[in-house]
Parts: sequence; C-alpha cells; structure tokens
Amino acid sequence: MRGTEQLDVLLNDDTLGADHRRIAQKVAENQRIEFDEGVFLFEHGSLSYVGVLANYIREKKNGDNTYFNRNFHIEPTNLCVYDCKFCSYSRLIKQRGDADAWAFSMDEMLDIVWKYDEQPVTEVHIVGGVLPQYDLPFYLELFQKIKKHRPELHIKALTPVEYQYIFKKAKVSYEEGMKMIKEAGVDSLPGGGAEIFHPEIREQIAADKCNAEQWLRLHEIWHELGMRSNATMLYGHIEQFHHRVDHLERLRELQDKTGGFQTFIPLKFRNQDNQMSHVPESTTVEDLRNYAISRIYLDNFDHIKTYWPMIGRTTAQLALAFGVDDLDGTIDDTTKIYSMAGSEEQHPALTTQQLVDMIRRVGRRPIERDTLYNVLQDFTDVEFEEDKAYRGYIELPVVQN
Ligand code: V47
Ligand code: SF4
Repeated sequence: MRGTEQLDVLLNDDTLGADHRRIAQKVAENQRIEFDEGVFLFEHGSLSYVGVLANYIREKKNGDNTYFNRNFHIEPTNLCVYDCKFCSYSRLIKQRGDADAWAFSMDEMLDIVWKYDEQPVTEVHIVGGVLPQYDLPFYLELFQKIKKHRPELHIKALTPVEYQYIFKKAKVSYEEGMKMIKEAGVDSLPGGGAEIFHPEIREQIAADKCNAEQWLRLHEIWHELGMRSNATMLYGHIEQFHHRVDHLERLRELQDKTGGFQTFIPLKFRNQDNQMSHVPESTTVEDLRNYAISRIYLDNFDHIKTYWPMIGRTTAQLALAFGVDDLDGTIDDTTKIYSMAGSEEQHPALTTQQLVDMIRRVGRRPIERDTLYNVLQDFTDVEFEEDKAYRGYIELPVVQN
C-alpha cells in the first residue's frame, strides 16, 4: 500500500484520538507541526501511527528513491583533547602509546586517498579526534593535496568541533576560517559533533567541546558561503523527549534561514566501552519511532539518512519504511567509531551490489548519488552477477509495494 492510501486509512479510523487526528491532518495538508506536538508524538505516537505519517512524507518528497553513495573515511586519529562521555573511540593524549591508539601522518592519510585511485568512489569523509598537531595549516595542506591529486573527489571534512578548536588556535574568525577551508578544497561538512544541543544534556555528556551556538553558527556561516552540510543528533541515552524536540527545532530554524542542510542523520547511542556503558541502548522500536518523528518534524529537510554502520543493516532496511530515504555508503571498512562502540557491524563494508540488493528487497528504488544528491545512476533495473560472498540478511523475495 502506498503512503497516501495508508494515510487515508488512518484518517478514516473513527477510533483515532483528537490530538492524533489533528497532527495527521496537518501532515496531510502539508502543515508544520509545533514543538508540543513533537513532544506529543514521542510520548504518545505508536510505531504504526508515526510510521504512516513519516512514510507519507518520505514518498511525497522522494517517492521510492533510496539514495546511497560510494565513499570511504579517513579517521586521522583517535587521540582527543576532549572527553565526551559517550565516546568509545577516543583515547586521551596521555594514552598515546596504547596499542589501540593511532595518529596518522599527512603522508599516511594521503596514502589512504591514493589507495582508492582506481576505484569509483565519489566522496572521502574525514573526521576523528582533536589533536593540537592537526592545526589549521595542517588541514589546509591536506585538503589542497587531496584536491590536487583527485579534483572530482568530494571532500566532506571535519565538524564544528574541530573547526572551533583550530580556528581559535590559529586566531582566525569563523568567517575567515570557513573561507580558508572552502578555498583549500572542502566541499561539504558532515553532521557530527551536534550530539544533543540542549545545555542540560550537553554539559553532562560533552561539556568541554563546542557548544550548540558555536555548532549552529559555524554551519550557518558555511551555508552563507553557498555550501552544504549535514546534521546529526545523538539520541537514546540520558536525554528526554523534549531535548530531542529542542534539537530538531534548532535545526529546523536554521534550515528556514539558510536552506543549507542536505540531510538529517539520527545517531543511536551505542554503549560498549565508554563512560556511559551503564546506560541501556534504545530498542529497535524506539529507533524507528525516532526516525519517523524526525521525518515528520523536519519538514524543511529533503532527506533523512540511516547510517548502517551504526544501526546495523537490518534496522537500516526497516528504517526505509519509517521516513528514511538514504543509507549512506559503501564505507569499505574505513571507520572505527561504531565498531568500537559495540555496533553489530564490526567491519563495515558493503559493495554497490549489496547496497542495491538491500534497497530492492524492501521494494524501493536504489539510486546512486553524489554527496550533493545529484543522481549518478538509477540501479532499479541493473543486473549484477550473483555475489556469493554476501550473506548478511535472511533471503526474502523482493517486495512489491
Ligand atoms: O559526533 C560517537 C557519534 C559522530 C558514539 O554527515 C556516537 O554524513 C553513538 O557524525 N554511540 C560522528 N554515536 C559520526 C557522524 C556521521 C556519521 C555518518 C555520516 C555522517 C554524515 C556523519 O558519531 C559523533 C558522535 O555524535 N558517536 N560515539 C557512540 N558511542
Ligand atoms: Fe573527541 Fe569526538 Fe570522541 Fe568527543 S566524540 S571525545 S570530540 S573523538
């Protein structure tokens, strides 16, 4: 059944409560929901109810298109001057000599890029810990060298967490710094470092790094330069529902102003080996509700992404029925952030065929995109040789919606 039919069924249900009906009507009439209605959805929206609304919006905005890209990551270091309580990946500078600590030189990072020379990747995602030796001149040189070597490779690099630190150290304003990184070759900013904006929570989990105002201001300046970026929210730990809605509200406000965000990526808190390991992880139902309510609330975002290395490929497939239209990319086992935090994906890597297959099996259209959502190839009718190596899910017949 299509999203419009599902919504009709919902609106014709006599048992639907008045508040649920009002919100469903708003969605049907393309109206924005308010803060209190967002909290209401988190408190009283069943999975099936928010799922119908989110799927309707997803299909209205993107049809069955489900985007992915071919990408790899560079994580320059896991040493970090900060000490976020949820982070399983970072090691303090004093742990520099530990076996599981690394800090790549410029040449080692460039070697990673060269390794992909013959491969059809379109994006490099660069993010890691914050270390004094990786200062503004270092990163400018890195970006310039990557661009010079492979100009068409999209550089999606660093978050306000790094930029706030390196601009301050270099004594340049945010405006000057952002212009410098643009000129050096950065094409877009990833969405990391946002965590939970509300100070009641941010001060408990990420007290010492950039605050909400700095995160939002740096993205705003970047957008004012005509550039695009992503946004995330780290959810499912000690925050309450109104903190999540506050987070979504701040993003929606900035998006109204600049229109520069491309996609929103909810990041599920994973609790292995960090200072918040006593906090239980959210359930799959809660993860799906969170995707759906994000889709409903962020009416001015074109895309909602599920990041499969963090949530696992099965839940990522499910999310495609709850407002999500993007799966991120092939990754090629180049990120450790989530494997170190306990994700089921210990060596995240998918071939193009595997991504396409995951999307087809839930009845959607696999579309390869570049980072800016230009369509590179529609894989709906592309046939592959059977990939015998891939057994990541239970074999099901391809679903026709
Ligand atoms: O900012 C760290 C998160 C983020 C944990 O823009 C954790 O396309 C859960 O932002 N449990 C970095 N989350 C990753 C990121 C990202 C990933 C994929 C795509 C894009 C994009 C951005 O990872 C950090 C933090 O919020 N994180 N530790 C953890 N234990
Ligand atoms: Fe450092 Fe980022 Fe980990 Fe925080 S989340 S400790 S800033 S690597």
